[in-house]
Amino acid sequence: MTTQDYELAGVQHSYYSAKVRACLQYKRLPYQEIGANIETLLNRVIPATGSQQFPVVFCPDGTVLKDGCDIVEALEARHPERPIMPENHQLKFIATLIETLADEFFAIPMIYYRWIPEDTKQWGIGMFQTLLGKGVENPDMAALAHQMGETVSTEIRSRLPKVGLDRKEIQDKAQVITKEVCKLLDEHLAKTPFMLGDHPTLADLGMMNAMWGHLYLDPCEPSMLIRNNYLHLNNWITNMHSSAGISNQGELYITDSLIPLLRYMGEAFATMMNDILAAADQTLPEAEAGAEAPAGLGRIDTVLQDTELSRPATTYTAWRLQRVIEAYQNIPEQQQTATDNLLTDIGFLSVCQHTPTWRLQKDNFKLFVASR
Ligand SMILES: N[C@@H](CCC(=O)N[C@@H](CS)C(=O)NCC(=O)O)C(=O)O
Repeated sequence: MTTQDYELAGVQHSYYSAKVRACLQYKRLPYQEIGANIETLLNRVIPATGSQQFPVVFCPDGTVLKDGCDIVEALEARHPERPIMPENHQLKFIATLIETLADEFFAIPMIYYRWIPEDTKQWGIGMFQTLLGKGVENPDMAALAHQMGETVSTEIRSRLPKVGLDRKEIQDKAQVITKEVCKLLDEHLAKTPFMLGDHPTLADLGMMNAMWGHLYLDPCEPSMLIRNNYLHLNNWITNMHSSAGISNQGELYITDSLIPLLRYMGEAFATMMNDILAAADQTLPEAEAGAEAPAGLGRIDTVLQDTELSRPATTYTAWRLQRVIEAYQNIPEQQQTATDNLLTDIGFLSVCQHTPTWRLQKDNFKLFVASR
């Protein structure tokens, strides 16, 4: 390895690694993907970040980056060439909204396909065992990786009832939403090369998380649907995966074909977003300013599209929504009316116009309650 390489601790089958990989690719940064086997997690990721969560990026200068959205922001600041952030504040805000929808909301329905149908569930357990043990030579560690594969899958599956995925109506809804998003994305990408115009932006990186590690790579129904029926989407996914080869020329813009996709996402997730913000308004002002924020905000009674759902709300998601609101607040006055008309149409106006009674900030990978 050359000392200039970035190192990405992540795996192809992980949801959140795809955005970071596509960013390194698009920016043409030299990097090595070092996987996330048990040894990498124990010897590199946990000592550097305090948690086994990945993706994590080890920079050539020794800096450690964690959390996909922060990693992409840091890479953009370090390497402004081939930018992924639109200069235009309205587009920057739409890109942040799309990234947040993909990471925090679309992740709920799409997870159905890996862990609910029996065949993909068994495949998922084997995949975890394989990747945790990949390249591990010490037999004790290899045995531990095998055991951990089972434990991690059990742990993930135990979280599914928390988002209602043990209920038939939510399972049905999850499938409908996932397939409709794929269809609307395909229709959009038939008209426009990338999410926001002629070249990739953060919106494409964000959507890549939603499409790659689970839906495209898992042997699941949407994977075949994309390959057989949604060839524009298929083409975009495979190009984004090797995005070093994509041109950075051309304009950024919003086309009419993006609207049905955003409107559908609004129908599916905007109420849940508002309910999470309301839970944060209830809980976070009670927390001491400067203290580490509580991880949970309690249960919310909400909906997934039109299906009732009771689920825990997390402070992390509230922080992601704070980022969206702040991107909205940065839109200059001359773009405000057009943006508000768009947001009314796609259903996110009340989310964006929400004025939080709290502010969160990240420091050393942790969220703190800031003084207002
Ligand atoms: N907000 C994080 C989420 C990362 C995440 O959940 N990663 C998964 C793998 S794709 C993970 O490490 N899960 C294990 C865990 O949460 O303990 C990001 O966007 O990077």
